[in-house]
Amino acid sequence: MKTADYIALEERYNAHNYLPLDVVLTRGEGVWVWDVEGRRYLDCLSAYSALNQGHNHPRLVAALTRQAQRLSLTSRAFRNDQLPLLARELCELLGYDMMLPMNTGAEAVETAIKAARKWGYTVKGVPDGQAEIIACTGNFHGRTTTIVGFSSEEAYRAGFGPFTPGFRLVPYGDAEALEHAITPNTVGFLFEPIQGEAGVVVPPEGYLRKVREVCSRHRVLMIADEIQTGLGRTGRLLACEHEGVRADMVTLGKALAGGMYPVSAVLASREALGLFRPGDHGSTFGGNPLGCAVAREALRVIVEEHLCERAAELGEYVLGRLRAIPSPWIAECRGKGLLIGIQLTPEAGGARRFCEALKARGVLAKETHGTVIRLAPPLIISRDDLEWMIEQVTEVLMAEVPQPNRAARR
Ligand code: IF1
Repeated sequence: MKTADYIALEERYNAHNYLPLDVVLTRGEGVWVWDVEGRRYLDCLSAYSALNQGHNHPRLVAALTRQAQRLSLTSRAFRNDQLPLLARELCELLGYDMMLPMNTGAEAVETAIKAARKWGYTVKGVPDGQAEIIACTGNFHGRTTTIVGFSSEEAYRAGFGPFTPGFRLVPYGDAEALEHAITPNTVGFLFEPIQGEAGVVVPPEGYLRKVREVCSRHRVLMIADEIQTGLGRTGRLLACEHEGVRADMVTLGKALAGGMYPVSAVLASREALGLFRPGDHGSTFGGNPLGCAVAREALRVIVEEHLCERAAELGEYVLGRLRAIPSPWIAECRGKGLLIGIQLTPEAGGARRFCEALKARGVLAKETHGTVIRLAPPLIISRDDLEWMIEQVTEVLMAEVPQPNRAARR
């Protein structure tokens, strides 16, 4: 079968909830992927930062294969020999008392919401059913109806109501607005240290420190969603570390099992996560031995291959090079580590066709919010491959690209 055949099948039998680039991938290795026609591409999305360790990292394939031949799933009705070890290793690595394992990022965020509410009623003394959680405009925390209910993106909400009450939004990057929105019933502030979906929006320097101070002063749980920014992507194990800030609660996912298996988790103090009682919460696959075994190895790869340091050093270099491209289409290059966004000018006519042009040159990148080209290659990328990526991005942004799409001007 050829690319067109696969696309026709997918269009016929699969819901159209995405508009993917028309490339049909069949193999991955490190930073490279191949399509069904044998063409090779540099993966600059890393499955939205789930592949920080790269495609099919040999150590992760080995861990998956080894565990799959032993024990894949027990449910939490019984115990297994991988979850306790992941729990200890993850908590010690990131400096938290406890963790609760889930599978997808959205499930981790939903778990954090439940944990914050339970802490509010049990510890803070908020009247039952009155808990409020503050989030930010431009947020992206997953696709469940509760989570999209507090999205500021109409496209994510339209047609999916009614929504869960108890959430308020404040502008991202504004700690004063956060303080003004806090009431005696506020139990948590949920935020991304860098907003990914919003277009790689980096908050003003000092924002996380101010949030930490405001949340401490008002006894509000500071809940960092590090599902995309965590585990080395921005150059540190947790993006909050860039400001020396420790959140009360952290959600992790994506690269936690190196893109090899869905593993997510909530990390927090005993005061917060210790409130869960048997039967409060759960998941069939949460804490399964297969995912835990892969996650343990994925964390070792991040530490032993110095992926944080690589992301910090290479990211700074790339950002400097991108900012020097004299293209009329570039409004701003933003990011931290290897989470980078190129914000295009309104005249550029949208980011999609630059991503199409990059695809033609063997680079896979995805637009976000229509006008931002997101660049997030696996953190194992070599300097040479990064140079090649910069070359392709430069040529695409400097080429006489087709006339801007008139519709974009309206
Ligand atoms: C899609 C975005 C990225 C996330 C943060 C929780 C989740 C995500 C900060 C939920 C997931 C993914 C989901 C995917 C596209 C992608 C995405 F563009 F949607 F926002 F990465 F920026 N918190 N983000 O980024 O984790 O349940 O998906 O495991 O839904 O289109 P999940």
